Amino acid sequence: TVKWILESLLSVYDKTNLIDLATALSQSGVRLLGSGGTAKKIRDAGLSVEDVADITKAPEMLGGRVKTLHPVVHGGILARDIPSDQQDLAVHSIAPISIVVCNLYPFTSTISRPGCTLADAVEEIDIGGVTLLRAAAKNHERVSVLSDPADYADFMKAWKEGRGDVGAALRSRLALKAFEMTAKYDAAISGYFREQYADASGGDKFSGPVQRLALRYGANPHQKPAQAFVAEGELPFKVLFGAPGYINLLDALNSYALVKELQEALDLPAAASFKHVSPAGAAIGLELSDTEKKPLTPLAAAYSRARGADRMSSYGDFIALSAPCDLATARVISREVSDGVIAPGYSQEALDIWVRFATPINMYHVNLVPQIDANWAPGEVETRQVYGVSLQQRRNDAVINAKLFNNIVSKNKNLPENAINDLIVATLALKYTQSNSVAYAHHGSIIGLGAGQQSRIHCTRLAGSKADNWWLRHHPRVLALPFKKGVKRADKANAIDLFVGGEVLEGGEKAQWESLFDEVPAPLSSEERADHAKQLDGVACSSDAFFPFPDNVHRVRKSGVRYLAAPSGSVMDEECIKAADEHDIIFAHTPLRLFHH
Ligand code: 93A
Repeated sequence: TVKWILESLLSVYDKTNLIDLATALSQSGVRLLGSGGTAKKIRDAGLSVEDVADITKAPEMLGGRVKTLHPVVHGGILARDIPSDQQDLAVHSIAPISIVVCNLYPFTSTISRPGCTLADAVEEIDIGGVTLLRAAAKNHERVSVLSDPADYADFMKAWKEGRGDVGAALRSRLALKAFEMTAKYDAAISGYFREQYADASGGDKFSGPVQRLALRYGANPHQKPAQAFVAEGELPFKVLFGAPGYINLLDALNSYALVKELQEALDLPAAASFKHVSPAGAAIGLELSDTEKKPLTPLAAAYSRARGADRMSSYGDFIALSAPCDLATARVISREVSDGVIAPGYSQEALDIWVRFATPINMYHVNLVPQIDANWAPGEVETRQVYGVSLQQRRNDAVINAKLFNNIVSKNKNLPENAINDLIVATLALKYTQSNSVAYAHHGSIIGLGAGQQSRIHCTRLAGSKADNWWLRHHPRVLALPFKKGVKRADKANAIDLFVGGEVLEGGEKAQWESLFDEVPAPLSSEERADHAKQLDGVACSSDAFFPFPDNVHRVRKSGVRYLAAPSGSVMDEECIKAADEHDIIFAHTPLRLFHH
């Protein structure tokens, strides 16, 4: 049988603390075995050390590319304390190794050196060292692996205290550290080669699918470099025009997920208008009403509605379409100012419209068109880093459908199908809205959405005031405002917002506003406002978490809400239900909280 003499293998690039460790090991009777440079350094310090090449009977070769890759080394590390492994060692005269000390070629610092060539990078890819670390970590039941010079002193202390046995707990911790180290090392290598071989810098017209896309910058211009990538396969979208930014992609991916689910839930084309990673509007392609004018394709109607939910916020939006973009939709889009469109495809006529508009002369039109693979299935687990800490969760794959609103807790239980559809639209929008959030929907479209507020009632009020604003924009006097010919759409939207907002204007701002009209319109009186507000009814409203107080329920009714959905769980649930009953609101408790960050 094999005698388990204590043998250590040392092969380190970073030779910090090496001599202290080698001295301590040697004094404890551990035999030292070293790769070329490591053995030399130990020997120069006056310690006795064997060369790996001497025991493998194979010299280092290929300029150092093969140093420790040999069955004598790896057999010695990987052998278990079982008879068959011991027999194999004996047959091949291999001595078991109990301690592996190794750190790797500095790949990361090499590639960050200015002027580093591909050949330089390739030479820094450590093979033998990674194999040593992995083999030793794999066999940590018996072998200790030291991958960090900072751990040598503690290791020797444990070694002495345990008289040569550092214990399973320390060996496990050291093994985990080695596994993390090789994983990080490999990530650096694949990251480097992704940049070399899988890059699309953006800006190329009609570039094919790529694995990685360099972005102009991150959330802000000083956050460079920035990139989007997948570790496997290709990105699920290709960029047809322009160079997307980091926030563009946050908007594109969230908004497409929303419209895709809307279409799946309601079997109609859907569109969304995103700003700062929350929807300003979202809608399904129901026919437009008379006041909304013009017969359109269902997709164009959906975007028209989504854009009309909150015109002010949608200026410069990112658009998502659930179905391939047709000419009618492209026309609607090209009238507006938008940052980009994501869709599962584009008709040639639609693309032609953008080719015409996406020129430097007309920069204010859509300049970014990623085409997404409609069959893309995102992974189940999502990970991100905040302040250096990785956070991981299961993706929010909860399905939003009619069943979610089965538990009606109000006295009135009459929830018609169109109201269920509106609740689905509102709830799905919340699934992709920065929390806290509350959404109001009507006739298949968001009409008011309060996003990113720290208080529930502030969301409810914000969304409610947006819904009120939306409704006032449908006042006959607003629809007939006597704008001068040639006033731009965006200027009209601003002027209308000021008109319905009822703000008192003065000086230059007043003069500028008045200059847009053939005849200056009288402000809406409080009676006109109140009369009009009374006519809004049948609105659906959903909340991404429970209502903590009944004030929310009272507030939603003021904006015409008749159908309400929120998760249960508040100590005030009963009070909220009472408030709903007071207003004859149909209130469904859902089992689903939908925070999104
Ligand atoms: O080129 S390698 O991947 N081939 C090997 O077989 C090998 N074995 C150990 N590099 C290899 N190493 C690495 O050499 C170690 O990870 C360590 O970083 C370095 C130590 O070399 P030396 O002892 O010659 O200074």
